[in-house]
Formats: sequence, C-alpha cells, structure tokens
Amino acid sequence: SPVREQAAPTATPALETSAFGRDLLRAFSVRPREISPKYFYDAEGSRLFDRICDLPEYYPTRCEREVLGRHAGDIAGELGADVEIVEFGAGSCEKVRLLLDALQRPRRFRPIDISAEHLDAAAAGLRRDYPGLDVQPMAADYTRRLLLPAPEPGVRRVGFFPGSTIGNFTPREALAFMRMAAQVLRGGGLLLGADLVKAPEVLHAAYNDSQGVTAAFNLNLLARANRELGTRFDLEAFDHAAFYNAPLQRIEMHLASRREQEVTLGERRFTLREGETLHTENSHKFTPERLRLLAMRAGFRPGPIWFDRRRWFCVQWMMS
Ligand code: AVJ
Repeated sequence: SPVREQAAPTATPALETSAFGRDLLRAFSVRPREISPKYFYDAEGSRLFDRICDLPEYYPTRCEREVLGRHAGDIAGELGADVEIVEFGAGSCEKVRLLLDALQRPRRFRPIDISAEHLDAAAAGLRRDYPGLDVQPMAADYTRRLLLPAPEPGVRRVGFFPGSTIGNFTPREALAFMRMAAQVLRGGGLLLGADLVKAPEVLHAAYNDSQGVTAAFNLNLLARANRELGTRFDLEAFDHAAFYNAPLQRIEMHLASRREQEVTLGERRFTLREGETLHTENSHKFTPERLRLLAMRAGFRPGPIWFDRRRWFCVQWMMS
C-alpha cells in the first residue's frame, strides 16, 4: 500500500550507486548466486586476510616466501637491474620486500590495490625502509583497464602478481588479465606466484581453519554490506562453507543460508532456502604445465619456474 511504501525506510542509495551495491543486487538476482571475491577487501577484510596468512593451516604465504627466499639470486638475475615493479593486489606490501632486497637498483614500486587505506600505510612503511625507491601507490581495481605512464628510458617494467591471486579468476578471466598484463609489461615481464594442485586434505584445511578466521573473512562480505550499503544481513543466519572441487581443481567458498530466510536489499526481496548459497570465491590450483600454457596463450614467453621444497607452490617468470 502507498502508506507502507512511505513509511518503509528503504532508501539505500549506495546499493544502486556503488559497484559493490550493484554487484550484490545482481548476485542475488541470478542463479547460481555469485559475487566477485574482490569485495572481501575493505579495511577489515584486508586485516582478516593478513591474519589468514599467519594461520598454521594456511600454507601458501609461507611457501611463497620460501620460494622467493631460496631462489632470490636466480630471480633477481632474470628480472635484471633498474626495474620498475608493478604489483597487482599489493595489500600490505610485505612480499615485495623479499624481491626488493634481492634486486639491483630497483627504481620504482607501483603497488596497486583495491583497498586504499591499507595501501597508503604500506607505502609509507616502504618509503621509510627503502629511501632510494620511488613508491607510487595506486588505489584501483586492476581487473579493469590499467593506464600507467611509460617508465623512463633504461628502466624496465616488471609485474609482480604473488599469492596465487590469479586463482581467483575463472580460466577466461585469467587469460584476459594476463593479456592485459602482457601489454602493460611489454619489454619486461611478469613474476607470477601460483598455488599448486595437491592432496585435497591439505587444501581443505587451509580454507577451514580451526580458529574461524577464514569464516570471519568470508562473512565480512555481508558485514561490509551492512556497514556500507545499509543492508541488514543477519550474520548468524549464514555458515562459512569451503570445499575442494576436484574436477575443476579449485577451492570454492560459499555463504550458506542456515535456514529459510528473506533478504531485503533496498526495495527488492529475495528468499533463500535452507542450505542455499552465495558463491563468494574460487581459488584455482594449478599445475606447472597449465601455468606455462596460460603464459603462452597470453603472449608471454615462459621462463624459469621455482618451487618450495614440498612443491606446494611455485613462482613462474615470463617475458613479454
Ligand atoms: C588472496 C586469493 C590468494 O585464494 O587463497 C584465503 C584468498 N580466501 N583464504 C586464496 C583466501 C580464503 C586467497 N587469495
């Protein structure tokens, strides 16, 4: 009735004006219900992700550190001197330090991240610790087109995409991203970190930690919507669900409705049955062969690949 329409405080303009709001509305309107994991990373989500990296079950960060540490000399040799590093999804900018410490005369660092608050604090820390380095942070969504000023003559541009963030993309999105990167990095190359296919129990534990940090990270998507978009998700009404999808070689994370419920987003209402899910993330696992193929299809010339002792993670160098 008109009376009810007037009384209902449903004005949540952020739902229609922000990318997050629009994508959330879209996520609930389609089947299967899914949303991009990039929306995990507000300040709180970035903080929770940093905690995930310290969890005993979450091996990728430690394995990648091992790779970068063990092979620092070889890696620096491939990248060469006088480089500008562009990091996609830099977060707290901790990993690049391993690279910076190994490189000869790194000239500039361009960390790109979707979470601006996180980025500025991290950039300040780097400027303090690397006085000769020109640090130029950029708050941007690197899944869209990137425009960067050309580096000065004698400086090569090298991309750094660690952490297996490439695994968040679908195979076709990964190819599109890599093609874009090959253009942006022409004349240089890309250093890509990727998590490898391994025993499902190891994978399962990494996304179902005993302290519930990954669950909090997943649920933060709804908490963030409540903070930014004025939605009223009941966080108690959703479960964290993460499992290995073996045929598709990926971990899937979902938020599963614990009971039948109605979700109101602005003027729209959606019914969730018990057990129905919102698919929040894919984390693809790779084989070295698939990585090489992806590199070549995107127009890179694949170079050496380095591993940790257990061969759980790899870092691949490719030239563009
Ligand atoms: C940052 C995308 C690499 O997929 O392992 C960690 C994010 N999600 N725990 C990953 C994540 C759940 C992470 N990446």
